Amino acid sequence: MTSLAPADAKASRVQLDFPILRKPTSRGRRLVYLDSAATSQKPQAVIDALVRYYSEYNANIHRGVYEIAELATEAFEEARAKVARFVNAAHPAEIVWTRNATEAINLVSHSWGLEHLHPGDAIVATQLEHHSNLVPWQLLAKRTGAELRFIPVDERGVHVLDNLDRLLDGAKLLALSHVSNTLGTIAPLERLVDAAHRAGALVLVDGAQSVPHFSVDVRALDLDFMAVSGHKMLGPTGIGFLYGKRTLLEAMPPFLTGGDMIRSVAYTQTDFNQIPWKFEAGTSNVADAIGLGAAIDYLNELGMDWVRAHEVRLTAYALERLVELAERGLAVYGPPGAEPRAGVISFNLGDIHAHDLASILDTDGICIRAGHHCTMPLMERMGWPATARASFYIYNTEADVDALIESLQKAAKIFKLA
Ligand code: 7TS
Repeated sequence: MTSLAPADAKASRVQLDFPILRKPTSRGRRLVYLDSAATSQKPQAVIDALVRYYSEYNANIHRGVYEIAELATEAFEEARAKVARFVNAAHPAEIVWTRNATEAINLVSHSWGLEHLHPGDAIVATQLEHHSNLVPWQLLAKRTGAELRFIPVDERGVHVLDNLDRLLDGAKLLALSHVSNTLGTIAPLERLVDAAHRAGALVLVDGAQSVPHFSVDVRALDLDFMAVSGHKMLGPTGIGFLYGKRTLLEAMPPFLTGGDMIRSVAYTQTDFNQIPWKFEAGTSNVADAIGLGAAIDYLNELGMDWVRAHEVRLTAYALERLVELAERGLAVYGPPGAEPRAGVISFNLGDIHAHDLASILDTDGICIRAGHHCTMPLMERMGWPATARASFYIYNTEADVDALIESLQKAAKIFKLA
């Protein structure tokens, strides 16, 4: 038996906490899950937290005076506090629960954007954005007469900052992804936030692909807003959050309206609740917020420094092994090297369509994503009709990368590439 490197040994132990990874595929293969950028798998601890809530203290929150309602309210608000500590927000009130990152971005575009943008103003994004951090700004620009501009990226998908100050001139908002879900590019946030603030613009960071993978400190980075999805960080689907600076959230009108977000209501007039509840109309997703709290406990236990170090190591190993397929026409995209870069690798193998490649890999129990990854403008900018994408997380090991390489070799043979 070969001995595993220590980091890999830890990841192998982590694997055991994920029931789905212990279950063979319908073809009797070990599941090799390389699509965590789409959604992560869930550890038993998160599943248990959901089961416990539903089987032991399921009740609506912020209204019941009986014991289980108080337990549910406490657990729900404690989960919010865990999120606040995880991203180093100054106060839990700065964390608003949403369904996902997409909803968090839409909240800002409606509540903040419609109030603050006027003809002649600019919104600045980058060429890397996921549709979730693009379409809301397109609509906002149309509605308000503001202009939408883009920080370009080079052929590797790395930000080009030569004209940054000019691009930010007149900007009210810089809205950008921290990590590209297609290429793994990590945005140089310190420099970008500094330039945006100097230009008088607020900064919204789409943290969907960063917060699950390394420590993000909203105060150290001086972010104004950040949008995150729980399901990409071991949590359940249907829960995410918006971080917003207190003063900004307090000044913003509500997004959705109804129960729970009010202080008092008369037939023709309503006083709204304080933040964060002002933005949480209707019965909240109590179970999944508590589940996300359990996911954060799990990540804290592992240590985000280990999470990052493990992914850098695995990405370096994958990039090194993918070179073996170069002679068969494998093209790897994105920033060169494993640092600075997230654990996301997009590629194409010869002229095999990415979807065909993903289907072949699926027969070996390997899950990758293929297509445009909800970044159609980026694909057009790069001239790629589609890419295949492998993305890593805490439960992946070198054995998963080896399985990927072996299956790609097989695909190359099937398609008679070189
Ligand atoms: N922003 C980024 C950078 C993303 O990668 C995604 C989802 C979103 C926003 C939207 O997240 P949601 O939870 O609100 O849907 N990215 C992907 C992906 O790469 N493959 O599937 C979903």
